Amino acid sequence: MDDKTMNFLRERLGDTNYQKLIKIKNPNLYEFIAKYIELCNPDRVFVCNDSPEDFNYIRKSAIKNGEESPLAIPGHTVHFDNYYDQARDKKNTCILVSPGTELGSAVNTKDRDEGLREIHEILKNIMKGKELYILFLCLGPTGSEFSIPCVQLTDSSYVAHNEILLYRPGYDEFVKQGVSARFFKFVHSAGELDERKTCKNLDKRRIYIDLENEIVYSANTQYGGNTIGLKKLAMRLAIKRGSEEGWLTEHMFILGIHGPNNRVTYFTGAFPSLCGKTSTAMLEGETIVGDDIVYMRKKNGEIRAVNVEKGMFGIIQGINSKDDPILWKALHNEGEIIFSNVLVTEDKRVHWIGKDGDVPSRGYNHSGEWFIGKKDAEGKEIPCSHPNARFTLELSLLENVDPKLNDPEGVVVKGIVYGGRDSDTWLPVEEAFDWVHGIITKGASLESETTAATLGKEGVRKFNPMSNLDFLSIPIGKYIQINLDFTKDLEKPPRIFSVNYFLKDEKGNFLNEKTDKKIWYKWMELRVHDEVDAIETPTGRIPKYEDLQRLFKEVLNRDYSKEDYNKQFMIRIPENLAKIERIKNIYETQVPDAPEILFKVLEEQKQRLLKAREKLGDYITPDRLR
Ligand code: SPV
Ligand code: MN
Repeated sequence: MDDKTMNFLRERLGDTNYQKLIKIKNPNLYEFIAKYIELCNPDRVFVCNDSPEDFNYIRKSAIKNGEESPLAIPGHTVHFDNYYDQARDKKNTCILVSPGTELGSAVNTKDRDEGLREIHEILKNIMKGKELYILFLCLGPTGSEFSIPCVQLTDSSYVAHNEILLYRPGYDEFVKQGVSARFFKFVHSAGELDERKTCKNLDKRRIYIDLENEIVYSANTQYGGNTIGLKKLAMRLAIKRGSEEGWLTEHMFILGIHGPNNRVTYFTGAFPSLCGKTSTAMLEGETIVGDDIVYMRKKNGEIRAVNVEKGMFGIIQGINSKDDPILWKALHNEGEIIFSNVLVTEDKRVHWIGKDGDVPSRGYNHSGEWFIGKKDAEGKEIPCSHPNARFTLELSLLENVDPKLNDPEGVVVKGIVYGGRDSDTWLPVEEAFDWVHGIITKGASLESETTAATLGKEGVRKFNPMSNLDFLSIPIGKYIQINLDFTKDLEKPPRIFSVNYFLKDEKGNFLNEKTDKKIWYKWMELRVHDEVDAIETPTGRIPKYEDLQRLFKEVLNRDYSKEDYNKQFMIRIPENLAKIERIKNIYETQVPDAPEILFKVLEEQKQRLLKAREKLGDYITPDRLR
């Protein structure tokens, strides 16, 4: 490394931080850090070496800087994002592409040179007056084939605090790997802050992803999904890298289902936001490995998966003592938790939409001083908490954490589940005929209906292949092809299932209770071990009544009626045919590189549905399929 860079770093970091940095022998790292210190121009720089003192420094800074405030319960803090900075900003999140690279119309892109110029202009002197935190972290467990070392530069102590809770420490990994480290890089600045310590310049909010250099830039935002580098920003880099190296990055939980004789069988599951992914990962009686992002690799004829994270950035809306006993307990006990965009009362306690008890009449929230009936500038009534209000905690705080959370080998995946918000088509649970059928008719055909939590009309179906659409950095067709090919050389690939927790009857009533999902997972667990039979339908394989009846009794001590079964598992031919047409149309018009086999498999499904209709009519209860 040239003397100039090292002298510059020594001068800007001061001796203690400089010594921490140079324990890592990596000139590319020095160059990267020097470049962004020079550009962003912070007053001070802190290098975190993952010691307890350094972690403490970050926690304390978040409070000292006013980005977080302490709450009544020890270890709990609260943070607020700007009223208009409450969710992922899809519009201003772009993959930077060089001329000639086509990612298709569903992926937001921007000319690379232009984007880099713009973001570097925005970042110029953006940290003046502030402290820059440099963190070394690891995606996936440390010391593993899955590990990806990462360096995060941020001037937000709140972002830094989230990262040390959500990701494994990576400083030692960097020291160990030295010059050979192939690391992801993240540069974040919250930009100018207002008196509430929330972002001021939202018009200059940008999240730009440079795949070529594996750098993500994020500016003028604080909301976690836009700023926590290792979360959704790293996903885009990992999807690209994995596509070149033969492994997958998926928007999935990992859940250990406890079967007969203490057997634990691992499932991963993909659901779009607000469709029950975290609540499934938290199923009572089972154990959680992760609730948001996984890497999957093939090893010795099996698929292995790791949780990329070690913490949870969960939605708090709707969490109550009855449905979420474990989270409820964790959220009310001492321990390190960051709440964001909830209501805080005078006595420093928090409230949120759907929490047990009455909504306090006033308090402080993402809109500032709040009272029941308060309206925003658009005349919309402001709820006590934002629907996307969140909490950050380490999974180790939860009593249902799976012992394999940090296993460098990951867990063996026996089943993959796809689910969305679907009022009238998919069955509560169904197994695909095989891998290709599952990837195409379940994963690649995933749709979800919009909810009141997002702007616009409710109940509009949104296409979201593998629930990964927002994070794709390669063309959709290529992504699906990679998924199709992933298990090609495996004798026994994981089984693929779909679930639907949101099925309604013709009057609009939900056909299932919240706890029913527990039974579907117990059934899937038995299926992957070939311990229960199934009934073949035109769209896959469904449980037999007797097996569900037994499981409902054993697990929930409930009587499950044949009538309920027939209603829930009735094949709806017109709805299924309409879905095939919708999906086919999307792939024909929006996915120029859609694999040919996708159309073939959809057509075969259509023919099976038509044949069944001829014989049995539009709506077929399963007892007529035997
Ligand atoms: C999601 O929206 O899928 C999340 C939260 O997991 S975010 O960090 O915003 O992506
Ligand atoms: Mn997510």
